[in-house]
Amino acid sequence: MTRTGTFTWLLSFGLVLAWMAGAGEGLPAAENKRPPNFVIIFTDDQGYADVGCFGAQGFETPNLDRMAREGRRFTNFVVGQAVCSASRVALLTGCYPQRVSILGALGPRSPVGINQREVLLPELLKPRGYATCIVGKWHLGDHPRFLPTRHGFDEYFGIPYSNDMWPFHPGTNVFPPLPLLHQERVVAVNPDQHYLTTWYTEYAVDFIRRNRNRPFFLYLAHNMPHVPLFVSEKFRGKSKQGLYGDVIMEIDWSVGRILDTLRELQLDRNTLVIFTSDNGPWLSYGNHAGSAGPLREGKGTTWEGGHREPCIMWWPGRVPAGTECREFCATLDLLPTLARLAGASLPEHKIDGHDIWPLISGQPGAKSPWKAFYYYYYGYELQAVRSGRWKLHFPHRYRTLAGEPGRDGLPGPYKIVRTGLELYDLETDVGERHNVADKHPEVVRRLQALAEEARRDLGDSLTGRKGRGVRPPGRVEW
Ligand SMILES: [Ca+2]
Repeated sequence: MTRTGTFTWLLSFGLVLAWMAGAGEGLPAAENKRPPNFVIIFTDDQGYADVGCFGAQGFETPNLDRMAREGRRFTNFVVGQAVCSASRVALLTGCYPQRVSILGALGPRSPVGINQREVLLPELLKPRGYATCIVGKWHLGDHPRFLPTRHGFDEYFGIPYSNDMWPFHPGTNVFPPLPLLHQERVVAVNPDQHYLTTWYTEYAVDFIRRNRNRPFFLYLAHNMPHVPLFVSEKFRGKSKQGLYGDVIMEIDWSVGRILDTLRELQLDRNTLVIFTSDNGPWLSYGNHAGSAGPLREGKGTTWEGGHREPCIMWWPGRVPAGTECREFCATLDLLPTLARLAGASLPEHKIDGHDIWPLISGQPGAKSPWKAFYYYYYGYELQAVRSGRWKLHFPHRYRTLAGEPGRDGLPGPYKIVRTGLELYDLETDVGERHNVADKHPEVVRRLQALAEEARRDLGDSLTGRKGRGVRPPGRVEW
């Protein structure tokens, strides 16, 4: 679809939007005080250091930096697993990906997707009167039964999986044409990705405007900066760093548009906005990948560069401005935290996240609620466990660059290497460089005991264990 064609299409459903806005006004207000709005901005493969106030070099992110000055930076915030689908399911279910059996990155026509018995964040919020919308990347299954419109989202506009799963992939020709969906309808095939960030932003702003008079949950899941990188002419050539920097600057513009819209509509004092990313940088893409700064490795590993993300939360008057949270917390915590803020009930089944409102609101002395956090990769390999300042890696394989990375959209090669049983003190060694297992045998024993709990509950293919607390994914035949 051409740019003009897509804009024509965008205009053509303006009438539908106007009708929907009118329909929304007739809905009953929440019984009590109106619960807060939530906006989660979730980027794809953005590294820990790819935001100005997290140490970006060669490009600026003035809107994210302002968001941090007016809100709170989280410097010890991780995702559920360092790869797309698994990370997204952890965010939306509050569970480890292993518990809900959504692992890795699902391909087009995946026979597996989100189980209808799982309860996603928008499904929790809807009984409290929320309008719910996802704009951008879904990646929990592209069969109609798995689409967001069947799992609690009133509206969907975006791509159902990764933006490189299309016929123009640089390394494989297995992918079918890439669909852009509105609700469950394909509105473009192999869309011009130069405009994805712009289209998503305009849709998101429109959703906010249409739902200004009721509580809403907006999940803005940008496809960028996942390769292949695309940027509109608004930001092409704007950064000193190159195309990757241009792409982040456009995402930053998008964040500014969202926050400006909330201010203009005087919703800023009733809206919690959270910005973070789904996993660390895809390092084999070289100058088309981001940076994890001081952290080791990137996407697709259990090192901190894969799991730890830049995170900013913003809610003027409720989240203390210009502050930093160094306590450990995770995307899994957002579902229980937002549910509590909305007065919504939690799912009846087990979830893994915790209410972290004391950390978000900056309550004095608030501590991380996590006794232990488990780092899995390659499906069910329990590769590391974290407790407080300590992180213990179990012997496992991981990928690392084999020489020079790729350039300009082509990936370079990885090689597979091994690590032994290694203990790191993340307070003094965030880069996981100095193995101190020999100096702290009691810590190693304590973390090994914690890992046993995870093996019983979630399984561990490294030790041949099946977890008792694992629930099945959804399955379909195409
Ligand atoms: Ca990703």
